[in-house]
Amino acid sequence: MADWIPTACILCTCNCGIEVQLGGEGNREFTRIRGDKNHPVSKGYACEKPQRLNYYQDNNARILAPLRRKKDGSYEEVDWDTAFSEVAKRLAAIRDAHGGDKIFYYGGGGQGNHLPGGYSTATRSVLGMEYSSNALAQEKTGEYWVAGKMFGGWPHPDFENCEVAVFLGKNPWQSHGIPRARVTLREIARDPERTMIVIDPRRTETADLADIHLPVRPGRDAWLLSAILGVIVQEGLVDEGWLAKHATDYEDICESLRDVPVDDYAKTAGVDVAAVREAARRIAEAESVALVEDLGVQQNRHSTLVSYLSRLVWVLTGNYGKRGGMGIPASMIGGGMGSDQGPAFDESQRPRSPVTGARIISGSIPCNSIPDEILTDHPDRFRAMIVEAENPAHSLADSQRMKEAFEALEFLVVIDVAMTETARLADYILPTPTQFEKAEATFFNWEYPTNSFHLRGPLLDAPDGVLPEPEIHARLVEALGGLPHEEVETLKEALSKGRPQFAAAFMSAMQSNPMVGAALPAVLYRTLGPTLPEGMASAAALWGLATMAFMSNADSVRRAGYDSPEALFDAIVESKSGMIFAAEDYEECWKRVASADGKINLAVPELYEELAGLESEAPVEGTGEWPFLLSAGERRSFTANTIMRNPEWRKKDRAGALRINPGDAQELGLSEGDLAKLTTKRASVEVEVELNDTMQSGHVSLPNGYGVDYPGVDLESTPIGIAPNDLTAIEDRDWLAGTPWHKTVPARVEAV
Ligand SMILES: Nc1nc2c(c(=O)[nH]1)N[C@H]1C(S)=C(S)[C@@H](COP(=O)(O)OP(=O)(O)OC[C@H]3O[C@@H](n4cnc5c(=O)[nH]c(N)nc54)[C@H](O)[C@@H]3O)O[C@H]1N2
Ligand SMILES: Nc1nc2c(c(=O)[nH]1)N[C@H]1C(S)=C(S)[C@@H](COP(=O)(O)OP(=O)(O)OC[C@H]3O[C@@H](n4cnc5c(=O)[nH]c(N)nc54)[C@H](O)[C@@H]3O)O[C@H]1N2
Ligand code: SF4
Ligand SMILES: [Mo]
Repeated sequence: MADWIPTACILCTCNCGIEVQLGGEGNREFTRIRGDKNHPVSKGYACEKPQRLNYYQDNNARILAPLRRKKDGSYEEVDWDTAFSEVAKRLAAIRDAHGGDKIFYYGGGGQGNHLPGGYSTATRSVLGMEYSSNALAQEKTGEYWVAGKMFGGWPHPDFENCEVAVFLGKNPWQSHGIPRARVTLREIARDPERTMIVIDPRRTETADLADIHLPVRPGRDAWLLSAILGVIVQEGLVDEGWLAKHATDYEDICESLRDVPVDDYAKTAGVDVAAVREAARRIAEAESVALVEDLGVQQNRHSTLVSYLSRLVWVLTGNYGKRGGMGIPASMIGGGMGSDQGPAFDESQRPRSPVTGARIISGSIPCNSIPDEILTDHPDRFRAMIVEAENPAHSLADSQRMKEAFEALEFLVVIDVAMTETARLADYILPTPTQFEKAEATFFNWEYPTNSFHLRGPLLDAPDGVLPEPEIHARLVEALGGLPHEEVETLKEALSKGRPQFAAAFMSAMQSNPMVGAALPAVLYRTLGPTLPEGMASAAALWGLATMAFMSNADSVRRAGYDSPEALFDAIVESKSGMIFAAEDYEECWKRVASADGKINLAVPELYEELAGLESEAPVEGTGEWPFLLSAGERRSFTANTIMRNPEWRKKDRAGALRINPGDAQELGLSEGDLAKLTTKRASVEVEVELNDTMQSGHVSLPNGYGVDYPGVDLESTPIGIAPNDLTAIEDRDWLAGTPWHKTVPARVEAV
């Protein structure tokens, strides 16, 4: 029998450990797939999606040689040397004429691949590229901004041990995003001592398991959460003793919530006020509460305000830094993903985007601002872009405008495995091995009090014409003259004597030549890379991360069994199924609260006006010309962003039906499977309908990730399903974080 080879599923943020058997043609097919019991987080769990993972590998849209766009718009193959020298020349010309800050980076990886983003920093610093963004700036940046103000870090839920679990605009039964989601959900649902609260307009699979489902009307969570907070304050349910010890400015916040008209707000939210009170009381009396918010509120009205209110719910009731509550984990990527400026930061000093002055949060420009940073004659506009491992022409709001912006660029390079909607607009496409043909890892590691990391080795040989991202970036850096060759030789020499000697030489090289720091991951890749086990050269950059992770969490890493940065790095490289790198007590996450006094800051004055304004604001509503609110992009059983381009992957819902309440359908004269015309202010499309009684009247939803061009360029392609962002608009976004309002797009549905 074939061996079981450990790797990870790449179809959602969980990256569950899986084991696969190879067979079929050239021994390149995954013939059997199962959860990996040795994975420290998923522990053998896997959902149905990876069973058909072959569709990612075996993909007619794959690109197998570097491509250069011809004048007529078609592509020709070029060899890698030509590609590197021409791409470097074009980028350098734009830098020299206009400055490196006019070259914009979008990327960093999708759901399974974050090593590329790690190496891109070399190319970016060598070119002096100042600005970047990625998909997180169309979902999580509002949350990061608030978490930065309150904690200076990103708290995560401990659903495994919580007494009360709250899911806010999140359907983990389908979208996962929490470890072993369905097992954990069932355990909470079965236990009479524990309570699950789900806030979602739709009676989702998760809501079906809930003890309390608050079916908020779409886009009205700000009123609902204010009402919950109003109950907590007005009924004296605030944990004052805990707050006195652990938080600042809570008195003022409580004072401002004392007047919230709970009954009115519950009514506006469309939720029975008795259920609101029950939920608030249950949260307040619980020993521990864990809460997660996701796209239902983050891609919606008032999203940054809601991120603030949802944090107040669990802070006012004393749920940070304890078992079953919330905590900031020890991180492998330090100040990376999820971190924004801490409580003491002066907001007037915040970096802003060069043309529109949008807030840059966690280092990213809001995705909805990108076209306006390009489509202008402003001298500071972006003139070139590198897009890597993401597909913004499909995934960002307002695809038409996004594509127009990409076309207006003087130069676009795309680094991807497939001919995507974005790749089709590129001047050069640099193809990479798939995530199973090279070493890979993700940085979505947010467990606490123990945290883990999973580096995977290659399972299959890569085809001849592709190069892994670390090699692409190292070669670009070399072509740009950014690799410090002398230091590279000195470092290799030091490394031949041992890793401690290498570490010492590295520190002194960084000090003596700034080029070493600028090209850091490329330098590691060229020095340490070749000494790593076969196929694992790409792990070299993790040496730097392991060193920093050790320095900032030495006690926790030691408790996990590694008493030096080198021991930690070796364990990462050797572990096949992932490893625990930090072990802590729950209380230790207090040391990551980054305020001067170590307390949680509750004052976020930037949001007070919006909060107070709820009282007189008319909530979003399906009415008049637009009687429906469309959720453009829902997670379903067979969606995985645009990772799977072949629609054959889907066992059901092949065309991605529009879900509609049966009563609404009847009024429109629509039956199951009928074609309907769906119109928003941006576009009109025809789509099959699915009568679905989990939908509220007036609310319709389309799945995410459909409508991709398949197979690809020069082949006849037939997009199946609707690309949701054909229907969305750039200006519909949060005023503060710029995150889009995808979940409440005013729409009209008509029978065809
Ligand atoms: N199967 C699958 N899983 C995935 C992905 C995938 O593509 N497919 N993508 C991954 C990614 S990138 C992400 S970010 C996560 C996202 O995971 P989720 O956020 O859970 O995904 P969604 O289904 O987009 O939205 C969640 C819920 O928001 C609800 N909602 C809509 N409008 C409102 C509203 O006004 N208020 C509230 N409270 N809720 C509302 C919807 O009914 C839906 O149930 O999933 C990850 N997991
Ligand atoms: N309307 C609407 N729009 C949405 C959403 C929604 O709910 N509604 N959801 C949004 C969310 S939350 C997210 S996270 C984004 C996701 O959208 P994107 O961030 O654009 O991510 P993916 O669709 O996952 O695209 C991943 C890309 O990586 C490529 N790829 C796969 N493996 C590799 C590799 O090893 N190397 C390289 N270089 N490339 C690789 C794939 O071919 C694909 O082009 O979509 C967003 N867009
Ligand atoms: S939960 Fe996510 S990572 Fe785990 S098996 Fe399912 S799709 Fe893959
Ligand atoms: Mo996402």
